[in-house]
Amino acid sequence: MQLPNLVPIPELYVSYESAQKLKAEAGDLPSWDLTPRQICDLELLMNGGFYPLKGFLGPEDYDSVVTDMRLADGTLWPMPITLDVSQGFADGLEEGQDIALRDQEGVILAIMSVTDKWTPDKAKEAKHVFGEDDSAHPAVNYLHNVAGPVYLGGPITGIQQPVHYDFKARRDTPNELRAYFRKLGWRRIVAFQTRNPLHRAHQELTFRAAKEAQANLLIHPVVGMTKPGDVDHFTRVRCYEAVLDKYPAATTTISLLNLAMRMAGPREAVWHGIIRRNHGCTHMIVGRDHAGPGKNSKGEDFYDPYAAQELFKEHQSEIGIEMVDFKHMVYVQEKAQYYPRDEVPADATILDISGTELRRRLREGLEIPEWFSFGEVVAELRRRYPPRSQQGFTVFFTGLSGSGKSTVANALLVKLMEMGGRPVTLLDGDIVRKNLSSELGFSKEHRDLNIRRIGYVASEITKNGGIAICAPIAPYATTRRAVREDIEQYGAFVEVHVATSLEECERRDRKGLYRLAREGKIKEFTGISDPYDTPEAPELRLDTENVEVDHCAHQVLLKLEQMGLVAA
Ligand code: PPS
Repeated sequence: MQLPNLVPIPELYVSYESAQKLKAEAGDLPSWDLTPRQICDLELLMNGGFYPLKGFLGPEDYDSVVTDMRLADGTLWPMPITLDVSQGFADGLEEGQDIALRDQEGVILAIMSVTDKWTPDKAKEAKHVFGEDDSAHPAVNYLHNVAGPVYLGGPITGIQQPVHYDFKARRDTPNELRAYFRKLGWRRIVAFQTRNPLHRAHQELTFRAAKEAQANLLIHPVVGMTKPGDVDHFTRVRCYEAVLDKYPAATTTISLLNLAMRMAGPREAVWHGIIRRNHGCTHMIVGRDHAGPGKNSKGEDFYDPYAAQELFKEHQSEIGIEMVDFKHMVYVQEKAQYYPRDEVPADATILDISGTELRRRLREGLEIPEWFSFGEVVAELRRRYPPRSQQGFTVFFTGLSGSGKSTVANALLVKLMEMGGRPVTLLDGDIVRKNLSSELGFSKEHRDLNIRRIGYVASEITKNGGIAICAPIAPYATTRRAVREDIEQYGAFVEVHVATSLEECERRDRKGLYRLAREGKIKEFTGISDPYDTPEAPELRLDTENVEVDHCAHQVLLKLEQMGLVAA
């Protein structure tokens, strides 16, 4: 099903007139408000980026993709593209029914004819697609803790593209890129997939790759969803724009791809290849540990670092795109230039700065040398990542009722206010429940909602350079992790487990609640009749028994100092 690379690719959009008609009639249809990830998937389905898919997968294709990396008709397709929804929404649907797919503002983007609904075996999906059912993998975590329990399958009728207000001129559909290549007479195009800022080594390697393949270069960064914790795409695109000048204008271009990555390593590399083929490229650079998700919960790599290249090579002809080896470029001091690592002259001094080291230097405001990156890129990164002691952060106390969270949090608040420099806000469990969450009770659902609200406010405070101190019970580990992910996009998340034992909390019973809970007069009481997941790896564990409050708060302060969050 491969098309010559520059003829237009089929899209799923209907004509303007039909779209207007469908929009007018859609008021009567059940509506699904798409999640950010589903919007990314839908955009690439509609514009041909996911060709030959014509909609969200049904169960036959899904099963076959999960186990064999192929659609039911045998076509290579490595990633399940599914529409996950809530049980409640699915229950109200009949198979064969049309639904309206809307963006988060309620704008209708497409109509989907629901041919199937089913409850997937998510553990099986995780194992086959991502290699392990381990929630340390961001996509497995998403699958179990974010995605809805029911999948809907069926063809899509595209009404309009999702709206983007940022970098409009840099976004292209597959057909726009194909037309651009056609217009410029480009026949060989090598794509560079990236989710990171480009530094000198990347510029060297992409430039070399293009020369080697005698091809033009498409820098094709992902701006949809990448790995939690990555540099945000606004900063990255400003960095890419700064680097673009360093390439020959006649043979290099950049375009932004609104893809939601899954970090699925080898499968993801094959998927990226298909997507680039659909965008008119003939080659793609695949590196060591392509789209790697980091370490699993045992501290090991999820994938062999060369598995992606091997799987890509194996399926190269079916993908319809040629792989170009990613050369690990290093700076050779004596020669004052970059070399592929395996071509470095003997006895030469190699200079390299890892991603971790770069983040450390940014965090601590240390020098980033000219040989490593371009001045404009470093300036952008410094604007986005001021030294840690000037960034916002969140201290998140968790522990049983009566463990002393509020008391220590209050003492910490005062100490941080005394130091000055950044605004500090205390989101104490009791105060939040009086204001933000006054209608909530203590079921798992309500507790999660309460914690997500606290997390949301804390993430906004952190984003804007303030300090948020939170002190709820927050009994569920998955919810704490979700909050951590929300916040770590913007600044540090310091989890402090106030580890006072249940016996001691009950002995103190400051509010008399434990007695009532034992008597059954308060239901779902944490520690008595409701669970508390003890944090496994908090930044700090506080033992409050026989320790003064002041000392506890001071321990937190020392931790903050050690993490570089407050000046020593
Ligand atoms: S949670 O689980 O994080 O949403 O709880 P949180 O918002 O921190 O609220 C805990 C305070 O509510 C009181 N309270 C209860 N706690 C636990 N379980 C039940 N069923 C319950 N009912 C009322 C209790 O005073 C908690 O206050 P702290 O400050 O933790 O002692």
